[in-house]
Amino acid sequence: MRVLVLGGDGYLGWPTALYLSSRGHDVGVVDNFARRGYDLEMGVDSLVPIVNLQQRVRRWKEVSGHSLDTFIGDLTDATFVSGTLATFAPDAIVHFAEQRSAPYSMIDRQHAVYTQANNVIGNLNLLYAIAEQNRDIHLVKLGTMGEYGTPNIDIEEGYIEITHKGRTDLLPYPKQPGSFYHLSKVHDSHNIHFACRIWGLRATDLNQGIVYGQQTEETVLHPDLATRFDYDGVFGTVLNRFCVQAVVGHPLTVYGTGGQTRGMLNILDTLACVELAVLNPADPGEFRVFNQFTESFSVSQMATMVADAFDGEVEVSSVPDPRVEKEEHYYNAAHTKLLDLGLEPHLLTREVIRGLLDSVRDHRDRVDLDAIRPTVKWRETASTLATSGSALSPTTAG
Ligand code: NAD
Ligand code: USQ
Repeated sequence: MRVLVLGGDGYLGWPTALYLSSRGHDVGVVDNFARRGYDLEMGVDSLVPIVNLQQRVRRWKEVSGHSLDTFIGDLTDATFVSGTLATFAPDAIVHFAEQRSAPYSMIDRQHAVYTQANNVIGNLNLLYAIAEQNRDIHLVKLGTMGEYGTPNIDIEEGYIEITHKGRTDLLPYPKQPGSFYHLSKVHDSHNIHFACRIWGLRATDLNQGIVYGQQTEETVLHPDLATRFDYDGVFGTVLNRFCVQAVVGHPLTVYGTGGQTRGMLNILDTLACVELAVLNPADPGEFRVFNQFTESFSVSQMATMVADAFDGEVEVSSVPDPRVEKEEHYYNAAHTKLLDLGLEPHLLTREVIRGLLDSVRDHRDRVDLDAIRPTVKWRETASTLATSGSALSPTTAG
């Protein structure tokens, strides 16, 4: 198939592009390097060094014999989006290309506006380009489990049957997201659902949990093929951060009581799930939702698992929660649809954590201890991070 990977220079987009390419799909990569810009803005860097996209693509051709087409541009530019679709003529589009950090979206007004404008406008431009050019293109969109929040009932896959005053309907599951970033994904989901209804587009929303891991079968073939690995207080995700903290002897930063429970998955399963969605497209007019995670853990459980797997002392500390979120709650989310399509999960074993710790150890000299502290506070409308002034602020923030 011809698959266009939007956000193909990012943490998940790059290994997905390689995975699909290695399986014989014709792959195009789209990116505007916004993610590399946030690093410069925040003064942080990927733990694992990454080379530029052109070098990555050249190295992949050398190592695998497969070419990747590249399209450098911004999804908020409608002309770029429609030109890219017309040139590449994809069968499927995998859309990773959004600002994906909850803390980044909560820094201040400017970063909230940037996040929602970037994500919602980019996605809308894409929907229009698909509707205008070829409604048969299957859109595989990365959403997030955080769209649902933490309701006191079971979470279903996208829809819930509700009986109200004697009448029954299957309705979109209620959403209670926990950041302006997570909200942008809810807005996207509504827009895609609407486009499926009015134009007959076919789409799959992958409500993904938190991803851990850094290496895939393809990225380990050469250091130039490595994907990024974030551990800082703004872009680093919880399990990846705990592994880095353990290796450098930093207390594991459990926010609040640590009872926050989340769906998690190995980066290897992200690749497999995306390919399963691409190979089994939604029907015309169908807006399909898959909950893309394999296991759920509380933050405290994750800290304990990392501490147990580490050879040596690890301190687990509770720091005041910078976010506004339930620290103790019910959590039971359905996730059977990808298993039904054949997903074989890579679970979070002690060996997997040890492997992650080993790959972190290889780069421990690159860890900036100052970057670990959480700096963005949900209750404040302007974090200290923002008032210190950043030369490279998001450009579309208005
Ligand atoms: P990432 O920031 O590493 O990658 C996103 C890529 O998209 C970056 O390379 C960035 O430059 C690009 N991009 C952003 N805005 C763009 C625009 N307007 N035009 C063109 N390119 C643009 O993020 P990631 O961790 O790889 O996540 C990818 C997707 O998966 C995101 O949509 C995210 O919300 C979702 N997701 C990630 C996780 C996770 O744990 N990392 C979990 C659930 C869902
Ligand atoms: N947390 C800690 N200590 C830390 C970091 C985080 O206790 O050092 C806690 C947070 O308070 C939160 C949980 O761990 O309760 C998860 O935080 P996170 O930063 O790992 O994940 P989150 O902000 O939810 O965002 C990440 C990705 C995002 C994706 C989302 C999937 O950055 O792109 O959408 O995971 S989900 O959580 O399912 O919505």
